[in-house]
Amino acid sequence: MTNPAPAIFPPSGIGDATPTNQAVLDWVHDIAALTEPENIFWCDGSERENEFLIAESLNQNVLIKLNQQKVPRSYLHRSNPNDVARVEQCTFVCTPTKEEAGPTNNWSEPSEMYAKLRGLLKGAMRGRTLFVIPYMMGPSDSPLTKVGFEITDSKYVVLNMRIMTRMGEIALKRLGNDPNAEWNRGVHSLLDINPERRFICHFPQDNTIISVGSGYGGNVLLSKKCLALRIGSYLARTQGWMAEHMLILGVESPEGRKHYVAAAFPSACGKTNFAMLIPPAHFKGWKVTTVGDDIGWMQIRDGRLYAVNPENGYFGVVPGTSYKSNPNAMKSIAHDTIYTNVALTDDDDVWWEGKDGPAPSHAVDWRGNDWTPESKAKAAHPNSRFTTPMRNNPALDSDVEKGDGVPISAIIFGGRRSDTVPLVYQAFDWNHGVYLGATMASETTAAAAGTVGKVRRDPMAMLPFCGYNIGQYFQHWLDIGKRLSSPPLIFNVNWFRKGVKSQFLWPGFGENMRVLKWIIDRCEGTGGALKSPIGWLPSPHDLDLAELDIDHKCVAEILGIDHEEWAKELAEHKIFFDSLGGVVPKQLLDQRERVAARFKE
Ligand code: GTP
Ligand code: SPV
Ligand code: MN
Repeated sequence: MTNPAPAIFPPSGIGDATPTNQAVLDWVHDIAALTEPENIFWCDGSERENEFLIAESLNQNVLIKLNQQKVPRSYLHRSNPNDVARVEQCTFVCTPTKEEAGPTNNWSEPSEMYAKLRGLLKGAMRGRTLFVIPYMMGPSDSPLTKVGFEITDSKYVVLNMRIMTRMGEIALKRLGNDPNAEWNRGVHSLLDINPERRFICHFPQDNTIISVGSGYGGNVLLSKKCLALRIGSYLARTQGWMAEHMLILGVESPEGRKHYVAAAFPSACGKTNFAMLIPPAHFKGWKVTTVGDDIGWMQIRDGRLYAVNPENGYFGVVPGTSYKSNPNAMKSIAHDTIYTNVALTDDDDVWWEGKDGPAPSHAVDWRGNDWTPESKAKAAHPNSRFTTPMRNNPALDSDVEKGDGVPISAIIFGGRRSDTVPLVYQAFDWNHGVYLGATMASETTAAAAGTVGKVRRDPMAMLPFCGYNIGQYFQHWLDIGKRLSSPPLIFNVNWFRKGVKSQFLWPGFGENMRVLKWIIDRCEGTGGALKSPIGWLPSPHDLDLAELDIDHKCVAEILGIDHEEWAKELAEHKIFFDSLGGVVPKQLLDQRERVAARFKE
């Protein structure tokens, strides 16, 4: 690759955030020599650059301009219909040995996978521009903050990374000139968007990610699932911190007492909604604020866990988002937002199933086909997404930029379970809480390609995101507990339990404040609870249900446990642990025995 310096592209003065770190320059030239792009564009994240790339994207139909009165500075992107979600079967953790990747990851020997990927990348960017995106994950003054570089041939990726990360000069500054500084290498190429040539590969020992053949979300915004979770969890274990698939929220009482909680729910199971919760009228004076909606990085200080949100924006599920379910999200996505795979109305507005108001009489669906309310197909893809800066969120927490992070009072696990799992319960102690996380399960959703609605074990909501052996990951949780003198209390929630008519038993969304309040009461030592074999359960009068229109029978049903269902559940825990082939720490196997014994008491 020579260094063509075209006069027009990029225009002078933009796209020139060239790093001074020689190691980065050498790597970029190596990838450019392999992929043979027409140009190299060093993204600086500036407003001018963004305008230029949007104009280019509109010209090339990568973006569709929306009605600027209705959704100012917002655009629609339609992905290839074969490329609408994460692809777990094409996701690899390439550690030197299979054992290091563990029983839950697809594994490939690193040198073989590198060879295969280099083959696919050879000449892949001919006639295209190679963008280099310098980015930073975490507040600028945090000890947890990481620097990454993503090379991509997709403008959509650049535009999204500008929203999702702290991009440009700020990352170059943080990295500095030290040739030995830690930074993540990410290479992404669309290739020809062919599912046969789609691989999302992680090389934890090299702090490297290579993703090819997709243009969609979690597969290509390498900062997110790839760096912040898969590589992040690997680094976290070796460096003594935690990288988790967790939202972080603040909750402040009318008296001004504030707690922070972190919650791990699997993909499309309610993190963004919970992180932006607006308390119902009955909870006058209570305030919930968002630190993060998807990823939490946590470190130990003074015997407590402190969390930062490494991201700078939200890549959230669109369908179901409305002023009724999530007003803060609606306000966040009212401007400066990229929509992916939603429907386009005749007046160039966006529409999706579950949006407020009536359906439009005609729209263009996410595939670009005509749509009417009579159509069988969905107007918006079930995994359609918004990308919006966290600054748009009216409920953004004031400490979101605090480098030390926010102190975590409670950790909540939760999944989508039609049966068995009660609305909320509390673990007896840290190790029991780790067991709750390790055995949690959820019905699969549209966030990943494959069957929807099937119950699968998803430990700590990290099944698709743990970048090393899950047994060692469990052990890491247990080890962290030993280092905490004031550990967060651990809870499990289930907003999704259903009744005989398949209806949700719990209203969810803002009403989840009632559960959050009990959790805070427990943290403050004031909330009542009953001891049960699975943990501390609130009785109906321990929860504040005032002004909630809910049947008393319903309340008893969602708060209760059925011993027959739990016998099955415990058998499933055993099957799951056994399926991991001996990597589960003994403490967790013992925890299972103890739950079983408590049922016999
Ligand atoms: P990812 O971005 O994939 O990690 O998802 P997430 O965990 O942030 O999930 P999100 O908050 O976007 O919610 C996913 C879906 O669950 C949406 O369709 C929501 O409307 C729905 N949902 C969220 N909270 C609740 C709730 O409390 N009750 C019910 N019934 N549905 C909910
Ligand atoms: C998830 O699937 O958990 C997401 C969406 O947050 S994606 O970024 O596509 O992974
Ligand atoms: Mn997620």
